[in-house]
Amino acid sequence: MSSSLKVTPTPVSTRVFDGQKPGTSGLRKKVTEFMSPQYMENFIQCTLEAIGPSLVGCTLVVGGDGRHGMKEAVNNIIQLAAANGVGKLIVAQNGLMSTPAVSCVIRKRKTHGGIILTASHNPGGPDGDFGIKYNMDNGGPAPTEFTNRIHDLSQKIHTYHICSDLQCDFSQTGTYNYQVEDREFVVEVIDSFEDYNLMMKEIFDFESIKNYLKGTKVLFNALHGVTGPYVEKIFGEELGTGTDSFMKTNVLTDFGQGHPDPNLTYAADLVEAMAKGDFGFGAAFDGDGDRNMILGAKAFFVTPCDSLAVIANNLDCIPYFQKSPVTGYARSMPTSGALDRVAEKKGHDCYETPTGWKFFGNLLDAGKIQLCGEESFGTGSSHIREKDGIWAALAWLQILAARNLSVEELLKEHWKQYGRNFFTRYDYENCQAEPCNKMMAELQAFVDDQSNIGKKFIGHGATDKEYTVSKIDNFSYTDPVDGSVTTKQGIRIFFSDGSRIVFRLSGTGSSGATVRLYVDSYESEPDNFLKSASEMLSACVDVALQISKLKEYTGRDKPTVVT
Ligand code: VG1
Ligand code: CO
Repeated sequence: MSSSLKVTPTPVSTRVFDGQKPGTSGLRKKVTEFMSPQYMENFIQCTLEAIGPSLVGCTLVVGGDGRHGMKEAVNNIIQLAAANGVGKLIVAQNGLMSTPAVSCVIRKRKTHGGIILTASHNPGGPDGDFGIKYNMDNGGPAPTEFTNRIHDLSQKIHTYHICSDLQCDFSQTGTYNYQVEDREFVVEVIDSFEDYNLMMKEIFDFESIKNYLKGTKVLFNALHGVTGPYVEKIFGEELGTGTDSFMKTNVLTDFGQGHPDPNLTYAADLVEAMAKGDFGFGAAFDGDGDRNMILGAKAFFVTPCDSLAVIANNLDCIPYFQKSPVTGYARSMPTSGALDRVAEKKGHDCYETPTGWKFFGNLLDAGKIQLCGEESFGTGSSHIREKDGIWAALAWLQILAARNLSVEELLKEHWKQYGRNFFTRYDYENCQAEPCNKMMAELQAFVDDQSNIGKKFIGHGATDKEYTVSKIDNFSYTDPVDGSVTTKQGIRIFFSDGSRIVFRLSGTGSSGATVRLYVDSYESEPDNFLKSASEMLSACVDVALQISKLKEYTGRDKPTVVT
């Protein structure tokens, strides 16, 4: 029996901070704002209160992506949880745990939920972003109803409760007991990798991946985020790749001043290294480990939309999916329709949800889907309730091992079978909010006026092309499980040739506005399959810019990032 240390809960009066409203995935703010006195304490207090009466005595998991401010946040959570009646906190060693691993631990250890300290793909360091999100007992991001409750509480808060005298060293695994008045409070510090590593071994056939890796060189870029040590453990120790397979696997609090977003712009060093041709497979992950980018030899880029469709088409190569029947898939609305074609051929359902992983939760829980993904480099399955970067890379390697094809060959085969959905996304990051809101209001007016259907636009691009508007709306979603309705999830303009453009404002930024423009166009003519997306979509992008007057509103000539 270990003895308990007495600690004292103290009420501290505080003031309301505006804007503590979680967006697409948690609350994300500049570090300077998050670290201002009492800001974080307020938000954690409100998150705990939002749990309601079941907070008392419950168990929660805590982990984060290693960014600047994370350790202070873990410390705060321990002190606030103790004072607010939480029974037990399962804390990742040193606070480090990827978002998918936290989801795994919540499910495996059947906890009430978890708190993840991350601003995901947003930059870190003292001038970067910090973020906090809450996950429910299914391991998935809290639904809007829950995050609204946090926000409501944050508008009324006047006191938080904290055990400031509780100092827990979470750099060592072990169990630490405290006595808070007449209650017991336990902190269990656990290994950051073990539960997750075991789960991956159950899902995949590591032996066959290991054999495959003997013949193919692979390269992983963790962008100095939390996946670094997971990459070294799983691909290095378990699967036998050498250190020449790792880039940026040391976790840095500022991500080496980079942008931990696995795309062609921010993971350009992976693209460059892959371009040399020595490696047959490459992947990059974001700060908190839920995103992935997949590249083939010579930096052959697999769009996240295609990656999802290819995995769907080859699920039967993965032991996990051989054990239980696959019935359905889901994709976020802006994601291309490539997945839908696989679903149709296989006779599976395919759901279209708003942007954000939380919308997949009910479908997964109800067993309606087993695989889902987003165009924003997110791929995942029913094994947890978050997207999962390492899982996606393992899924690809398992499929490549089974199919005995290169990444490029697999894609070409896929297009031959299904045709190709050309997809691109333009991000205009950090624009001024007001003109962007005006632009969205104008676009709303455009879709409200049904007389725009039938209008023709000439798109100037690689080749000029005429587009006729066939359908317009602002996407709205009714959850088939609980009936909840989510409106205004993106302006959609469809054209008579089957192409589609979508506009939405990002919900993960910490300041200003980020405009996202998505273009999806289906091509059935094999002669065009090997053309570039920029060539195939340039005329359609031009029409999108004409309709939205995006350049006028944002003052931007070019997007910050093109996917
Ligand atoms: C973006 C992506 C969305 C993703 C979200 C969280 O949201 O578009 O698909 O689920 O980030 O990803 P938004 O609102 O900025 O478009 V992560 O890896 O930052 O948790
Ligand atoms: Co992320």
